[in-house]
Amino acid sequence: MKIIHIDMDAFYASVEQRDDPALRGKPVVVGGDPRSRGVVATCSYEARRFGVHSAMSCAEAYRLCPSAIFVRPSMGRYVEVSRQIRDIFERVTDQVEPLSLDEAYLDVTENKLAMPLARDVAVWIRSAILAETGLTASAGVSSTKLVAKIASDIRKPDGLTVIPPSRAEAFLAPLPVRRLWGVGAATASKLKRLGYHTAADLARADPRALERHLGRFGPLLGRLARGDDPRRVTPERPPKSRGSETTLSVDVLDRQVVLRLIDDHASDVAEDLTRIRRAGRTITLKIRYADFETVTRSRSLPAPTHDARTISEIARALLDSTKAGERAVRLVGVSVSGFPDASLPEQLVLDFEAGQNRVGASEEAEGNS
Ligand code: DCP
Ligand code: MG
Repeated sequence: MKIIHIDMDAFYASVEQRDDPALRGKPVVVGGDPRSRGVVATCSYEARRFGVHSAMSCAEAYRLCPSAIFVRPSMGRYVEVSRQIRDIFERVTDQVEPLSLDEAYLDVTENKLAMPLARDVAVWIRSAILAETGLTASAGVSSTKLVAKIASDIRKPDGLTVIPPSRAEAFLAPLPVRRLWGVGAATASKLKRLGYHTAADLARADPRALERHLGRFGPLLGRLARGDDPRRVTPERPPKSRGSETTLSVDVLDRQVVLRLIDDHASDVAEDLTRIRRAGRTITLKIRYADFETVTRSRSLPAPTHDARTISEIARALLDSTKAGERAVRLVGVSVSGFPDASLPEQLVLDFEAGQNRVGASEEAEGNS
């Protein structure tokens, strides 16, 4: 397989610098107000030299770099660029898996450019992005998702890194375990306690020992560390379901916390369904225990729903058929599937419009009284 991971450089900040020449070559922080409790979304490479980075408070960013120019995000322009790069990817292959607005995997084993070398495809994509958006992207090329993604990061900004399959394991070897897919802060500190610091430590570990410590994820992690990543690039398809989930930063035993997360996810899903004008009959609760064992529990309704209360009531009831509360939980997800047949979309649209009109009408009545 030939996989390319593309990631735009300092994405929001680069768009801001492109659109305002006064910001070019300067430390730019995109995020909230430095005097309030805003957080840094991203910053230009000029600001990174001062130690500013994503997710730190804007107050901290200001302390590190008082000369920085603070800019509010304008999502509309970022979404527009995201569509442009998506369009470029689709001229290369239909095997495109976007990870966020500025990042995607492409499987270019077969490609519409008929280029045999993935490196050449990556060169083509980077220059098309620059020509059409005026922005730079970094690319990683390899035979697996894991290596391609890490590779795209090492010569940022405006970098291209190719790791042939024969070099994948050696490339990963010195990296801290945290860089491997699926290893969050909690797993990383557990691995550290067990004496596994780098990918090389995991690569040479006995898979049975890893299974003892991490459950089913253990042996997979050993494979990943050897550069053997079974994950395929999975392109987006018309939605068959809608879901929302969180991986917790600490494993949770408290059932009340899980119930609250279920409510949050139910409202997210309901909001999402309303936006895409869909409703589904099947509600699924997904729970991943601390050892990575994952269970799903589903129930189907007589009629499709997009109602937050209904979704959360059913998902809460489904929690009773899991071991949450007895076993620690690291991921909670709620999804809705079983959308009515796409050959009957009109009825659904009518149902939604009826619902929305009702809301609109009552708001208007209140406004007039
Ligand atoms: N983003 C955000 N909050 C975060 C991280 C990122 O809002 N905690 C937004 C802003 C980024 C965009 O997502 O511009 C893309 O995220 P990346 O992690 O790819 O970061 P950048 O593209 O900004 O920088 P890099 O050059 O490191 O990819
Ligand atoms: Mg980026």
